[in-house]
Amino acid sequence: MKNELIQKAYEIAKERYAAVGVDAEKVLEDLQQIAISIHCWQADDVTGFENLGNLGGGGIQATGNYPGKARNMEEIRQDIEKVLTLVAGSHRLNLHAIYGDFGGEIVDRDALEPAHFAGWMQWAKEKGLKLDFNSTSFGHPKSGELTLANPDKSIRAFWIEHTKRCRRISEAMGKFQNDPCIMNLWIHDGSKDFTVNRLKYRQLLEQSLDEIFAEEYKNMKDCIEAKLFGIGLESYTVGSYDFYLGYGAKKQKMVTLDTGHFHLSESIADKISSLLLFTPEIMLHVSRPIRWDSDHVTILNDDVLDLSKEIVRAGALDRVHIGLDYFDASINRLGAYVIGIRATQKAFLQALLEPIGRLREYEAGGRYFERLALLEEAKSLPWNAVWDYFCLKNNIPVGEEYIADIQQYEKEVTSKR
Ligand code: RNT
Ligand code: ZN
Repeated sequence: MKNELIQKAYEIAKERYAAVGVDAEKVLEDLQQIAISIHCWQADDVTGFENLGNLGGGGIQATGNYPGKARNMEEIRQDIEKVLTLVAGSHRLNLHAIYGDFGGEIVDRDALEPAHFAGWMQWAKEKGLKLDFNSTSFGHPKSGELTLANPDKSIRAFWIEHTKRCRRISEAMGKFQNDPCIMNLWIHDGSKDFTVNRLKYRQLLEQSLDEIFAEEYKNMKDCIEAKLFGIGLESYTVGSYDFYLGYGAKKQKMVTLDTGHFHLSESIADKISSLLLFTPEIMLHVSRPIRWDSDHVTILNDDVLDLSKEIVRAGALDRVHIGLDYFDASINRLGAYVIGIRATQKAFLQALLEPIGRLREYEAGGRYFERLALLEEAKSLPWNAVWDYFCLKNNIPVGEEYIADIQQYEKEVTSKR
């Protein structure tokens, strides 16, 4: 009966959308194709398997102490597998370099090999996931305040070597999965207090990047992630947005937009249409900043909706890669994944359901009252009926049903860790 109701509600919604010129069936097909790159690091609070001890630092911080965090690769995989049963669609897994299969050995970052990720590649293939990758410059004795922008040549060389190896690993992943692996480069380099040599460090970073990117690959794509500031590095960030935007435009590299990495009142959505003109593609880290880059769980809020709408309006779903980036250690970690993935999909669903044809006609005709009125009315069109049907069709829990699944998993699995 319940399923019949969902079906019925969808049929009504479909007609309602047809009346404003939107084909809900087509929207469902499009939504099904949207892959989300799920960040592995929510599972274990950005810990990884390095056996170097907890070094912290790097300007980021997971706060909270909720029990049951994944302690090893098997547990992360088990948790991700569970998450995948609660979300629809085919997705990607975004790995950091510290999540290699090191077999209990200490493998330093300048010694990473594709072989350390062969197990992940195999596992991902079995689970129908594609992999993305990240170099890891934080949480290491050589991290300090500066890595790729370090004036000390030997430290810089260490991180250049690490990042080059990460690109090689990404290439191997992309080749293995027959789909480009997207490698994100984010470094925390910056300074706590006044910096009088800003240009010098940026020059060093530019040189390091040139060296890192010298080798051309076919099966991986690079993206570079800027940031406003990191904890303990509040006064100066070498890899600022201006820096990476300039570098990306000049060298045709993707720029990663992390929604937590800007001034809080800055619109990330408005950056999409400019980046699309000057950089090849865009990578997103959809997050939720609270007062600062706090990496709270992504939810369905206006920021995420605006961002999704701008991407859809620009017809850029094939040029924008959607990834998540948050690490909340204060609530059930799997639940955090499911909330964020579902929220992002809901945002894209609403974006796809926008009566854009009619809105554009109004705009072109200078009919601004009509444009605003339809934008307002569109907010309360029955997108949720389409969402429920999407879940039903994909055989995953509808609405809040997944809460019970998470609770069950917590009882049976994570609470025993
Ligand atoms: C940090 C950046 C970066 C990290 C991950 C772990 O502020 O957002 O993307 O969150 O690399
Ligand atoms: Zn990020």
